Amino acid sequence: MQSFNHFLREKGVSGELRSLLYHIARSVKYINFSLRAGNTGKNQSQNASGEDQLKLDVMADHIIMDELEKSELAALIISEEQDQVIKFPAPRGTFSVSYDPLDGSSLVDANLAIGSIFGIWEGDQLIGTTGRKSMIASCYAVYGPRVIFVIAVKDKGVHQFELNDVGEFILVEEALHIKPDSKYFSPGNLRATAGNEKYLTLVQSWIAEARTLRYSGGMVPDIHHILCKSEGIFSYPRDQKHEHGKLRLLFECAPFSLVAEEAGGTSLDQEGMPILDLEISDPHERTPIFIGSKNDVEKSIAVLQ
Ligand code: P6P
Repeated sequence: MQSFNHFLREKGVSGELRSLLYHIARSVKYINFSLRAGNTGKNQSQNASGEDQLKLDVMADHIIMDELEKSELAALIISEEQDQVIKFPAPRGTFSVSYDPLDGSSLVDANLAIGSIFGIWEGDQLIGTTGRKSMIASCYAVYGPRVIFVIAVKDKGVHQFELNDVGEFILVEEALHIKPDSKYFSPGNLRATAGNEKYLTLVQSWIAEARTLRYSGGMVPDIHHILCKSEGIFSYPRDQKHEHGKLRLLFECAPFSLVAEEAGGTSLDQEGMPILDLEISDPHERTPIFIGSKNDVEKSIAVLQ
Protein backbone atom coordinates (compact mmCIF):
# COMPACT_ATOMS: atom_id res chain seq x y z
CA MET A 1 0.00 0.00 0.00
CA GLN A 2 1.66 3.17 -1.21
CA SER A 3 1.05 6.37 0.70
CA PHE A 4 0.08 9.55 -1.04
CA ASN A 5 3.33 11.38 -0.35
CA HIS A 6 5.62 8.44 -1.17
CA PHE A 7 3.90 7.84 -4.51
CA LEU A 8 4.04 11.50 -5.53
CA ARG A 9 7.72 11.76 -4.52
CA GLU A 10 8.47 8.71 -6.70
CA LYS A 11 6.67 10.47 -9.55
CA GLY A 12 9.08 13.39 -9.20
CA VAL A 13 6.49 15.82 -7.81
CA SER A 14 8.26 18.70 -6.03
CA GLY A 15 8.28 18.85 -2.24
CA GLU A 16 6.41 22.16 -2.27
CA LEU A 17 3.60 20.81 -4.47
CA ARG A 18 3.42 17.59 -2.43
CA SER A 19 3.11 19.63 0.73
CA LEU A 20 0.34 21.78 -0.74
CA LEU A 21 -1.49 18.65 -1.93
CA TYR A 22 -1.07 17.18 1.57
CA HIS A 23 -2.85 20.19 3.09
CA ILE A 24 -5.62 19.96 0.48
CA ALA A 25 -6.01 16.24 1.24
CA ARG A 26 -6.19 17.09 4.95
CA SER A 27 -9.02 19.55 4.29
CA VAL A 28 -10.86 16.75 2.43
CA LYS A 29 -10.65 14.55 5.54
CA TYR A 30 -12.12 17.29 7.75
CA ILE A 31 -14.87 18.07 5.23
CA ASN A 32 -15.77 14.37 5.02
CA PHE A 33 -16.11 14.20 8.81
CA SER A 34 -18.24 17.37 8.90
CA LEU A 35 -20.50 16.10 6.12
CA ARG A 36 -21.46 13.10 8.20
CA ALA A 37 -22.07 15.19 11.30
CA GLY A 38 -23.00 18.59 9.90
CA ASN A 39 -26.24 20.47 9.43
CA THR A 40 -27.45 20.28 5.82
CA GLY A 41 -29.60 23.38 6.24
CA LYS A 42 -29.40 26.71 4.43
CA ASN A 43 -26.98 29.38 5.63
CA GLN A 44 -29.30 32.31 4.77
CA SER A 45 -26.59 33.71 2.46
CA GLN A 46 -25.64 33.60 -1.22
CA ASN A 47 -22.31 33.01 -2.97
CA ALA A 48 -20.67 35.20 -5.62
CA SER A 49 -22.82 33.53 -8.30
CA GLY A 50 -26.02 34.40 -6.43
CA GLU A 51 -26.67 30.80 -5.37
CA ASP A 52 -28.07 29.97 -1.92
CA GLN A 53 -25.35 28.69 0.40
CA LEU A 54 -25.80 25.73 2.70
CA LYS A 55 -24.13 25.65 6.11
CA LEU A 56 -22.00 22.85 4.66
CA ASP A 57 -20.79 25.09 1.79
CA VAL A 58 -19.57 27.69 4.27
CA MET A 59 -18.07 25.04 6.58
CA ALA A 60 -16.15 23.40 3.72
CA ASP A 61 -14.94 26.77 2.47
CA HIS A 62 -13.57 27.71 5.90
CA ILE A 63 -11.85 24.34 6.35
CA ILE A 64 -10.05 24.70 3.01
CA MET A 65 -9.11 28.33 3.64
CA ASP A 66 -7.57 27.40 7.01
CA GLU A 67 -5.57 24.53 5.53
CA LEU A 68 -4.29 26.63 2.62
CA GLU A 69 -3.22 29.38 5.03
CA LYS A 70 -1.45 26.83 7.27
CA SER A 71 0.38 25.43 4.24
CA GLU A 72 2.17 28.77 3.75
CA LEU A 73 2.50 27.73 0.12
CA ALA A 74 -0.50 29.47 -1.44
CA ALA A 75 0.11 33.14 -2.23
CA LEU A 76 -3.45 33.57 -3.51
CA ILE A 77 -6.67 31.58 -3.16
CA ILE A 78 -10.07 32.04 -4.80
CA SER A 79 -13.20 30.17 -3.79
CA GLU A 80 -16.47 29.69 -5.67
CA GLU A 81 -18.13 30.68 -2.38
CA GLN A 82 -16.37 34.05 -2.05
CA ASP A 83 -16.55 37.20 -4.20
CA GLN A 84 -12.92 38.22 -3.95
CA VAL A 85 -9.53 36.56 -4.19
CA ILE A 86 -7.61 36.22 -0.90
CA LYS A 87 -3.93 37.21 -1.04
CA PHE A 88 -1.87 35.96 1.89
CA PRO A 89 0.96 38.25 3.14
CA ALA A 90 4.46 37.56 1.78
CA PRO A 91 6.65 35.60 2.11
CA ARG A 92 4.47 32.81 0.73
CA GLY A 93 4.82 30.06 -1.84
CA THR A 94 4.42 30.66 -5.53
CA PHE A 95 1.10 28.84 -5.96
CA SER A 96 -2.49 30.00 -6.41
CA VAL A 97 -5.40 27.71 -5.61
CA SER A 98 -8.90 27.96 -7.10
CA TYR A 99 -11.52 25.72 -5.55
CA ASP A 100 -15.17 24.73 -5.33
CA PRO A 101 -15.36 23.63 -1.71
CA LEU A 102 -18.50 21.51 -1.98
CA ASP A 103 -19.81 20.99 -5.50
CA GLY A 104 -23.33 19.60 -5.72
CA SER A 105 -24.03 20.36 -2.06
CA SER A 106 -27.77 20.65 -2.88
CA LEU A 107 -27.69 16.86 -3.38
CA VAL A 108 -26.45 16.12 0.14
CA ASP A 109 -29.96 15.99 1.71
CA ALA A 110 -30.76 13.22 -0.80
CA ASN A 111 -27.58 11.46 0.34
CA LEU A 112 -26.06 11.48 -3.15
CA ALA A 113 -22.30 11.70 -3.69
CA ILE A 114 -20.82 15.21 -3.86
CA GLY A 115 -17.29 16.57 -4.12
CA SER A 116 -14.59 19.23 -3.76
CA ILE A 117 -12.61 20.49 -6.75
CA PHE A 118 -9.19 22.23 -6.71
CA GLY A 119 -7.00 23.89 -9.35
CA ILE A 120 -3.33 24.61 -8.52
CA TRP A 121 -1.68 27.37 -10.52
CA GLU A 122 1.88 28.74 -10.81
CA GLY A 123 2.13 32.39 -9.80
CA ASP A 124 -0.42 34.75 -8.23
CA GLN A 125 -2.07 36.22 -11.32
CA LEU A 126 -5.04 34.22 -12.64
CA ILE A 127 -6.70 36.94 -14.74
CA GLY A 128 -5.28 36.92 -18.28
CA THR A 129 -3.77 33.45 -18.13
CA THR A 130 -5.11 30.04 -19.23
CA GLY A 131 -5.16 26.63 -17.61
CA ARG A 132 -2.65 25.34 -20.15
CA LYS A 133 -0.18 28.14 -19.37
CA SER A 134 -0.46 28.23 -15.59
CA MET A 135 -2.23 25.21 -14.09
CA ILE A 136 0.34 22.69 -12.81
CA ALA A 137 -2.02 20.31 -11.02
CA SER A 138 -5.65 19.75 -10.13
CA CYS A 139 -7.45 17.40 -7.80
CA TYR A 140 -10.91 16.47 -6.66
CA ALA A 141 -12.51 14.56 -3.78
CA VAL A 142 -15.61 12.38 -4.03
CA TYR A 143 -17.58 12.05 -0.78
CA GLY A 144 -19.50 8.83 -1.39
CA PRO A 145 -19.63 5.36 0.19
CA ARG A 146 -15.83 5.70 0.07
CA VAL A 147 -13.82 8.93 0.18
CA ILE A 148 -11.78 9.16 -3.00
CA PHE A 149 -9.11 11.72 -3.85
CA VAL A 150 -7.91 12.00 -7.45
CA ILE A 151 -4.85 14.02 -8.42
CA ALA A 152 -3.68 15.15 -11.86
CA VAL A 153 -0.17 16.59 -12.10
CA LYS A 154 0.81 18.20 -15.42
CA ASP A 155 2.76 15.68 -17.55
CA LYS A 156 2.65 13.13 -14.69
CA GLY A 157 -0.78 11.55 -15.16
CA VAL A 158 -3.90 11.04 -13.05
CA HIS A 159 -3.85 8.91 -9.89
CA GLN A 160 -6.57 7.75 -7.49
CA PHE A 161 -6.29 7.47 -3.69
CA GLU A 162 -8.75 6.23 -1.06
CA LEU A 163 -9.10 7.36 2.55
CA ASN A 164 -8.48 4.38 4.84
CA ASP A 165 -9.67 3.70 8.38
CA VAL A 166 -6.70 5.45 9.96
CA GLY A 167 -7.06 8.63 7.94
CA GLU A 168 -4.40 8.02 5.28
CA PHE A 169 -4.91 8.37 1.53
CA ILE A 170 -3.64 5.16 -0.04
CA LEU A 171 -3.00 4.67 -3.77
CA VAL A 172 -5.73 2.52 -5.36
CA GLU A 173 -5.07 3.16 -9.05
CA GLU A 174 -2.34 4.98 -10.94
CA ALA A 175 -2.29 6.35 -14.51
CA LEU A 176 -6.06 6.51 -15.02
CA HIS A 177 -6.90 6.55 -18.72
CA ILE A 178 -9.92 7.64 -20.81
CA LYS A 179 -10.50 5.64 -24.01
CA PRO A 180 -11.42 7.59 -27.21
CA ASP A 181 -14.90 6.04 -27.59
CA SER A 182 -17.60 5.29 -25.04
CA LYS A 183 -20.83 3.40 -24.42
CA TYR A 184 -21.90 5.78 -21.59
CA PHE A 185 -23.35 9.29 -21.66
CA SER A 186 -23.89 11.93 -18.94
CA PRO A 187 -26.13 14.58 -20.56
CA GLY A 188 -26.31 17.68 -18.35
CA ASN A 189 -28.73 20.58 -18.78
CA LEU A 190 -31.35 18.71 -20.79
CA ARG A 191 -33.47 21.86 -20.44
CA ALA A 192 -31.25 23.27 -23.21
CA THR A 193 -32.79 20.83 -25.75
CA ALA A 194 -35.96 22.99 -25.68
CA GLY A 195 -34.15 25.89 -27.36
CA ASN A 196 -31.32 24.03 -29.12
CA GLU A 197 -32.38 21.54 -31.79
CA LYS A 198 -28.78 20.41 -32.31
CA TYR A 199 -28.36 19.47 -28.64
CA LEU A 200 -31.67 17.58 -28.87
CA THR A 201 -30.33 15.75 -31.94
CA LEU A 202 -27.10 14.91 -30.09
CA VAL A 203 -28.89 13.51 -27.01
CA GLN A 204 -31.28 11.55 -29.24
CA SER A 205 -28.29 10.06 -31.09
CA TRP A 206 -26.81 8.82 -27.80
CA ILE A 207 -30.18 7.24 -26.94
CA ALA A 208 -30.47 5.71 -30.41
CA GLU A 209 -27.03 4.14 -29.94
CA ALA A 210 -28.42 2.42 -26.80
CA ARG A 211 -25.73 4.02 -24.66
CA THR A 212 -25.90 3.58 -20.90
CA LEU A 213 -27.06 6.72 -19.05
CA ARG A 214 -24.94 7.75 -16.06
CA TYR A 215 -26.03 11.14 -14.61
CA SER A 216 -26.48 12.06 -10.93
CA GLY A 217 -26.60 15.87 -11.09
CA GLY A 218 -23.23 16.07 -9.33
CA MET A 219 -20.39 17.06 -11.66
CA VAL A 220 -17.76 15.40 -9.45
CA PRO A 221 -19.24 11.86 -9.29
CA ASP A 222 -20.49 12.14 -12.89
CA ILE A 223 -17.01 12.90 -14.23
CA HIS A 224 -15.35 10.54 -11.74
CA HIS A 225 -17.51 7.79 -13.33
CA ILE A 226 -15.74 8.53 -16.66
CA LEU A 227 -12.30 8.14 -15.01
CA CYS A 228 -13.37 4.93 -13.23
CA LYS A 229 -14.86 3.29 -16.34
CA SER A 230 -12.13 4.74 -18.61
CA GLU A 231 -14.81 6.08 -20.92
CA GLY A 232 -17.78 8.44 -21.10
CA ILE A 233 -18.91 11.91 -22.07
CA PHE A 234 -20.27 14.59 -19.72
CA SER A 235 -22.01 17.57 -21.34
CA TYR A 236 -23.32 20.84 -19.95
CA PRO A 237 -24.21 23.33 -22.73
CA ARG A 238 -25.46 26.90 -22.44
CA ASP A 239 -29.16 27.74 -22.58
CA GLN A 240 -31.39 30.84 -22.51
CA LYS A 241 -31.06 31.14 -18.71
CA HIS A 242 -27.30 30.44 -18.64
CA GLU A 243 -25.93 32.17 -21.76
CA HIS A 244 -22.38 31.10 -20.84
CA GLY A 245 -23.38 27.77 -19.36
CA LYS A 246 -23.66 27.11 -15.59
CA LEU A 247 -20.33 25.56 -14.65
CA ARG A 248 -17.45 27.79 -13.57
CA LEU A 249 -14.22 27.93 -15.60
CA LEU A 250 -11.83 28.52 -12.68
CA PHE A 251 -13.42 26.29 -10.02
CA GLU A 252 -14.83 23.35 -11.98
CA CYS A 253 -14.12 23.20 -15.72
CA ALA A 254 -10.40 24.04 -15.87
CA PRO A 255 -9.41 21.63 -13.03
CA PHE A 256 -11.44 18.78 -14.55
CA SER A 257 -10.06 19.60 -18.01
CA LEU A 258 -6.50 19.04 -16.78
CA VAL A 259 -7.64 15.69 -15.34
CA ALA A 260 -9.27 14.72 -18.65
CA GLU A 261 -6.30 15.71 -20.84
CA GLU A 262 -3.77 14.05 -18.50
CA ALA A 263 -5.87 10.86 -18.79
CA GLY A 264 -5.89 10.98 -22.61
CA GLY A 265 -9.37 12.46 -22.92
CA THR A 266 -10.41 15.91 -24.03
CA SER A 267 -12.47 18.85 -22.78
CA LEU A 268 -13.95 21.47 -25.09
CA ASP A 269 -16.36 24.37 -24.91
CA GLN A 270 -19.46 24.49 -27.13
CA GLU A 271 -17.51 25.95 -30.06
CA GLY A 272 -14.79 23.30 -29.83
CA MET A 273 -12.18 25.41 -28.02
CA PRO A 274 -10.12 23.42 -25.48
CA ILE A 275 -11.20 24.59 -22.01
CA LEU A 276 -7.52 24.77 -20.99
CA ASP A 277 -6.95 27.38 -23.73
CA LEU A 278 -9.72 29.72 -22.53
CA GLU A 279 -8.23 32.94 -21.16
CA ILE A 280 -9.57 33.81 -17.71
CA SER A 281 -11.18 37.26 -17.68
CA ASP A 282 -13.28 37.03 -14.49
CA PRO A 283 -12.79 34.73 -11.46
CA HIS A 284 -16.45 33.64 -11.57
CA GLU A 285 -16.92 33.27 -15.30
CA ARG A 286 -18.78 30.24 -16.63
CA THR A 287 -18.37 28.07 -19.72
CA PRO A 288 -20.22 25.26 -21.48
CA ILE A 289 -18.25 22.01 -21.23
CA PHE A 290 -18.09 18.73 -23.14
CA ILE A 291 -15.57 16.42 -21.47
CA GLY A 292 -14.47 12.78 -21.66
CA SER A 293 -13.72 10.30 -24.45
CA LYS A 294 -11.92 12.22 -27.19
CA ASN A 295 -13.82 10.91 -30.25
CA ASP A 296 -17.19 11.29 -28.51
CA VAL A 297 -16.46 14.89 -27.47
CA GLU A 298 -15.18 15.91 -30.90
CA LYS A 299 -18.15 14.29 -32.70
CA SER A 300 -20.54 16.03 -30.26
CA ILE A 301 -19.08 19.46 -30.96
CA ALA A 302 -19.36 18.80 -34.71
CA VAL A 303 -23.09 18.08 -34.28
CA LEU A 304 -23.58 21.33 -32.34
CA GLN A 305 -22.02 23.66 -34.95
P1 P6P B 1 -28.42 21.31 -12.93
C1 P6P B 1 -24.27 21.14 -9.02
O1 P6P B 1 -25.10 22.22 -8.59
C2 P6P B 1 -23.60 21.60 -10.29
O2 P6P B 1 -22.84 22.74 -10.05
C3 P6P B 1 -22.74 20.48 -10.86
O3 P6P B 1 -22.22 19.66 -9.87
C4 P6P B 1 -23.70 19.72 -11.76
O4 P6P B 1 -23.08 19.09 -12.86
C5 P6P B 1 -24.64 20.82 -12.25
O5 P6P B 1 -24.59 21.88 -11.28
C6 P6P B 1 -26.07 20.33 -12.38
O6 P6P B 1 -26.80 21.42 -12.86
O7 P6P B 1 -28.79 22.47 -13.81
O8 P6P B 1 -28.73 19.98 -13.55
O9 P6P B 1 -28.88 21.42 -11.52
